[in-house]
Amino acid sequence: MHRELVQISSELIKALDNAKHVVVFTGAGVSAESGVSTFRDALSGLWARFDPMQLATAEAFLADPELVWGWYEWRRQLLLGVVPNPAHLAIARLEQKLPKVTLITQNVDDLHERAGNTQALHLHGSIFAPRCFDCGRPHAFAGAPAMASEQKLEPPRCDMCDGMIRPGVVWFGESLPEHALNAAFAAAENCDCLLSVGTSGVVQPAAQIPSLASRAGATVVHINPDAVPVHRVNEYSVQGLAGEILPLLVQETQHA
Ligand code: BV8
Ligand code: ZN
Repeated sequence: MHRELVQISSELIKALDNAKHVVVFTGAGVSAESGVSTFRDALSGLWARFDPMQLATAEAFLADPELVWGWYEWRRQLLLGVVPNPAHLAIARLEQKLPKVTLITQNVDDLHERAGNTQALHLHGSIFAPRCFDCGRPHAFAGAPAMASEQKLEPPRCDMCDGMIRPGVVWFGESLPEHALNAAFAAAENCDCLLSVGTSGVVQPAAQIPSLASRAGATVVHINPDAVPVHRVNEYSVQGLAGEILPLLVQETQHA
């Protein structure tokens, strides 16, 4: 692998070293080595018979609020028990070392921030920002008692209108936060180099971001254990784990 990395990375390193603006675009794969399951991984227990894309909808929440709130509270509590991995730490280091880094994530966890990134555009919201389903008022959620197992959980109620509290994530069929989406598209169109880390590139409109950058002439690098199809000369697929590849990249860039 190192031989291949040297091959790819010499161009890659040069692209990173010469870049005035680098975009790092992440998906669930960047948190996999922290023990956070990706959307590809089958759900367990109570939710095993569901496709995450079914559960992550307003329809599912209205149909069975306890089931869906239980799922998000379960995921939130799991996140309290994990830590950023070397991939998150390497991305935080890039932000410190490179002239300009824009971090765009599809993840609803806070591992980038816990690793030290001061700016992350969360295209799909955050699991730590619950709000009222009816009036939209943010809800200070102290968290439910520790869940011993996967279970249904009644969503709390809004202090203002008594509506049900929902997770602060973007569900399928819901539009993305306008500011984050516009800032992400603008960064992709203006960057010199984009690292796309741990994403299957299926969910729209986020999946358009790497091709927006490569079409604008930026060097685009996909980091994923699976080979990612590349369509342009300035596009690379580096096969491997983010927690192994990113620290090596940071180490080899002269900025680091
Ligand atoms: C919208 C929050 C306007 C919730 C999420 C155009 C065409 C077709 C469909 C659509 C379209 N436009 C809109 C749609 C509908 C839909 C969509 O894209 N559907 C898909 C399924 C086709 N999009 C929407 O609904 C969006 N809203 O468009 O609004 C609108 C409204 C109505 C109708 C039209 C337009 C909203 C999408 C956001 C949904 N919310 N998350 C929650 O978390 O519960 S999406 C969620 O799933 C994640 O945030 C993420 O985006 C996605 C999962 O993808 P990845 O992150 O890539 O993770 P995945 O598990 O898939 O892959 C992991 C990868 O990592 C793998 O490749 C693996 O190999 C790799 N990996 C594993 N380990 C490692 C690793 N890589 C590196 N290192 C490792 N160690
Ligand atoms: Zn309310």
